[in-house]
Amino acid sequence: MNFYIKYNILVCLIFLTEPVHHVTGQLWSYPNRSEFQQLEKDIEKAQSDIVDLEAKGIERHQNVQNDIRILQLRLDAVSSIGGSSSVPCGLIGLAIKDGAHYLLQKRVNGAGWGSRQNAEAVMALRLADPRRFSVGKSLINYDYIQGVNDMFIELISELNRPDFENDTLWAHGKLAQYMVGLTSACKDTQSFYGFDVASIVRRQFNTFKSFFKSQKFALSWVVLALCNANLTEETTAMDILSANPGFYTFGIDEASMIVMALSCVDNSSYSTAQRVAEDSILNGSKPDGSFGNEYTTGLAIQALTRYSGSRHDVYGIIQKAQDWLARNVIGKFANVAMANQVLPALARRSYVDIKDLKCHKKPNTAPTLSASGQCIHVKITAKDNMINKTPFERSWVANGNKGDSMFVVMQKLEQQEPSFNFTSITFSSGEFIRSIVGIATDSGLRQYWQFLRYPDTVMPTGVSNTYPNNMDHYVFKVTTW
Ligand code: B12
Repeated sequence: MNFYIKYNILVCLIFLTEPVHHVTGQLWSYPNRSEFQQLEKDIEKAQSDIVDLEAKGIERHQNVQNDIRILQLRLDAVSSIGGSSSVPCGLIGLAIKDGAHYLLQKRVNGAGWGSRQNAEAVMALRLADPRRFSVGKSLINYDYIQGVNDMFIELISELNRPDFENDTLWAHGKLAQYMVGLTSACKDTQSFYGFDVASIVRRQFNTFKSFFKSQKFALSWVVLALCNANLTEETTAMDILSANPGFYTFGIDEASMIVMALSCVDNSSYSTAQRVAEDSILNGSKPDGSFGNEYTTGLAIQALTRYSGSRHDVYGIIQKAQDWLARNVIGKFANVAMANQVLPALARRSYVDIKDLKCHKKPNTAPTLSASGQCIHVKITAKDNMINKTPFERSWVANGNKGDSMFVVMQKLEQQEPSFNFTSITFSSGEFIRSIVGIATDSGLRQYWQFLRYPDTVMPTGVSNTYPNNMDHYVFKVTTW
């Protein structure tokens, strides 16, 4: 569609700066001033094209229009200082928002998204924005939490049916998918209102082994269910999944699920099968960037975020596919399954990332409505030449909101980026940073993580009392006093 093509350039520029989980290390570059002027022109043009959209009566154009207004505000803020944006401030961010709107509007109180659809909706919403699971802090999160509730109620009532365990509608991978949904909603799958869901899934796998041998798409859900819940894998399931690499009854869709399942378990015995499946996905890349339809492209992108091979062009392939996907789904989310396969891909996550989602946050750390809503991007570098045997240096870009303290920005980064984590100790003067990415300072050796504004200005305030601006760069460096 005309309108989306015009956004294409804008998004390409924006996503130059977005780091990919598991695929690349650091990618950090700013579009220059003239590129930003181009962005501004694109926005203007896109606005005039809204009229076309309305004339054509595109479904949910109202939402899209509203989102574009928000996008424009954000881009205005970014371009005024010449910096750059990243997810969710671009066409892909817009597509994520549209998909989330679609799901939240489709939910019916008490019934959720309908029979056997609740887990897909819940996990899609959480993977699209992991911060959604911050209880009671925003209206959108409130709707999501109601959806989680609907999923629980549906499942409790199903589990209580006497014939449930052998009902193939559930036993052929659906309960396993629900187990992933439960884990994504921070629920213990071994103790779910008196049911050990994980054990039921294992029994179903054993009862229906011959079905799973011929349907590895469904079997992948069994493996993902156990793995995301941090439970021991079923060796037979892994052996079936990794058998006959290169032969996929259901094509790229199946190969993608197999990659996710094998990479989740992360056992070198299965790395060849994973690599063959990855190559098969990459061979299916089409000139327009897609891998087939929206479902297939969504799953392929998710799988490629787990890429384990040595090709250097995978980052670009993911970007191109995401761009195609965003343009093809905005205003056109068709059902829960599509949202489930597409939303994680747009957010550059996969079903495997569910195991790393944070569940038990300290109080008062959730994003609040009081934040002005303006996106800020803060670069954080950690350096250590003392504790680690080899010198360590790594940078991340955190997405926060204007008004967030540095501490809150770091907590948000922890939720956004699996490779970043930190611990702190609470004092009357605020939070004292104790460790970053597992590198913990020893106060007995007079070590501490010094907090600096890039390049070398020692900060007069700690992380709780520092309020970053957009594009600020802070450095943490292990030092002795
Ligand atoms: C396996 C599979 C099948 C198998 C299911 C056999 C089985 N017992 O497992 C078979 C070969 C029967 C099949 C048939 C079709 N499939 Co099919 N199928 C899949 C696949 C690869 C995996 C589904 C799965 O196992 N999910 C995991 C389990 C746990 O979830 P589930 O909800 O229980 O899955 C069930 C439903 O997906 C259902 N199902 C399968 N295909 C379709 C298609 C439609 C339109 C519907 C409503 C349901 C449905 O069967 C699954 C197993 O019970 C998906 C790929 C994907 N990306 O989702 C495509 C997929 C769902 N199929 C698709 C299509 C197009 C079809 C067909 C319409 C193809 C055709 N033209 O004949 C037919 C359905 C025709 C009909 N009778 O209505 C599309 C649906 C796109 C859409 N919604 O428009 C998908 C997404 C593939 C794709 N990338 O395009 N399919």
